[in-house]
Amino acid sequence: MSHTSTAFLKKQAMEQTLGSPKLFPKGRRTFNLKFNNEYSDSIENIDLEEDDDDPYKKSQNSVRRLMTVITFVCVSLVLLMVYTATDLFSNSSFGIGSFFHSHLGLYYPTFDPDSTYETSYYDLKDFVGSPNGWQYNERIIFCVPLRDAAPHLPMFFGHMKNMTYPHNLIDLAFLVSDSSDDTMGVLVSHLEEIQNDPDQEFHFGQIEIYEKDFGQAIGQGFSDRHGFEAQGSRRKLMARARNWLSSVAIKPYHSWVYWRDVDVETIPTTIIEDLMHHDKDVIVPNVWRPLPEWLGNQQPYDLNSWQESDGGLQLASTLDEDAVIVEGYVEYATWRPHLAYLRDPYGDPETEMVLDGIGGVSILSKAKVFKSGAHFPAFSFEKHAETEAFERFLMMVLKTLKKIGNLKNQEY
Ligand SMILES: Nc1nc2c(ncn2[C@@H]2O[C@H](COP(=O)(O)OP(=O)(O)OP(=O)(O)O)[C@@H](O)[C@H]2O)c(=O)[nH]1
Ligand SMILES: [Mg+2]
Repeated sequence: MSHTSTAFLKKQAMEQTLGSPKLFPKGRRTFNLKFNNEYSDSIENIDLEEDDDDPYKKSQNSVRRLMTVITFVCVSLVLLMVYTATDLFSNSSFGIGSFFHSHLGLYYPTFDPDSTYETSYYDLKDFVGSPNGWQYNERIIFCVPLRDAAPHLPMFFGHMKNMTYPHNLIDLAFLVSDSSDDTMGVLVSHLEEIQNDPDQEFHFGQIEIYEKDFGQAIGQGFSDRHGFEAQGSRRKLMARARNWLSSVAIKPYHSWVYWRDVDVETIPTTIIEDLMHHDKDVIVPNVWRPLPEWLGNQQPYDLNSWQESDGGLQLASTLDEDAVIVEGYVEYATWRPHLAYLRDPYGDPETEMVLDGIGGVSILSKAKVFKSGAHFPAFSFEKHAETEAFERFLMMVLKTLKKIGNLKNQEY
């Protein structure tokens, strides 16, 4: 047997034992194997490169070349995938990048940015609200319900003009309903005036005015709207109006929502920053009315901000399911502590009090509260409605969200 044919047979024997040939690093290579066949004595330490004309060696070289090409193509593909998965291409229509992101838990849109459709992309984590939002360009939407408000609007815009929160970060949304005066005309003329002010610092951001009647039959006169009988239906209807407004006004890019009644006479120009820096999901200030000295200097005004009491719970348990408890009426004695009565003119204005019901005069809330589904109950919720039921309703929403999404330690 020649040397060549012996080597060929030895390789055949190896193939039978090892299966198909495998790739090895280039250069001299040897097998150190033991076989239990007729060649077992002679096949240790075989030099596979000893014969260049060997057909087995030729086929192995072709396989090696093919594998090199395949490896090169694979490496290039992986590099391309990594490249397109970076933020640089997050808005591109590269399918591979968006595939990566969606499989890593982040959604990135795959739309074509050059398309004629207007499409926007927001990551809601960027709009959760921080205690000093004015330093981070956080946008706030003012939601202002209006009814027969023409006489109050000059005063309202006087306050608006003096607001210290950067005006360009404030968007305004008004809902005009069931008005018999020229609320709309007066509103528009004030907005035109302020937005055309030569000083650009006075200009607000986006402004939306909605007009929608809800069929409020109770008059806007003081005695009409404060009669005991009127309270339940008035509050429920106000809640519908507020919910309608918040559902159209709050945009993904808003971090904060501020509810403001039009008829507030005096208010600090720094009210937004004053409330915001407390970093609460929902916060209201103490609302009181200044009075002449001979009348005691002040009147505790907003009784809708209160803490629950045993008396309140006891009363609620005796009422029909549609009933709406309201504060400040002898018919409903709750004996609750009211924020307004706890005001100390010489006390620390930073003092906080946990409330179960709030008034709607001036509410600052993180926008995520509304984005999560909270709203003002326009029905009797635990015997309360509108702003006074808001806190409890919010608690229920959060509890439900936690149950659904296991949101412990996460942002909602
Ligand atoms: N869109 C809309 N706004 C309303 C309606 N009723 C009242 N408003 C507005 O809601 C805010 C609060 O209303 P007010 O009438 O002041 O009610 P209130 O603060 O409970 O009553 P007061 O304590 O007497 O001021 C004001 O800005 C009103 O113009 C309504 O039916 N629809
Ligand atoms: Mg009012």
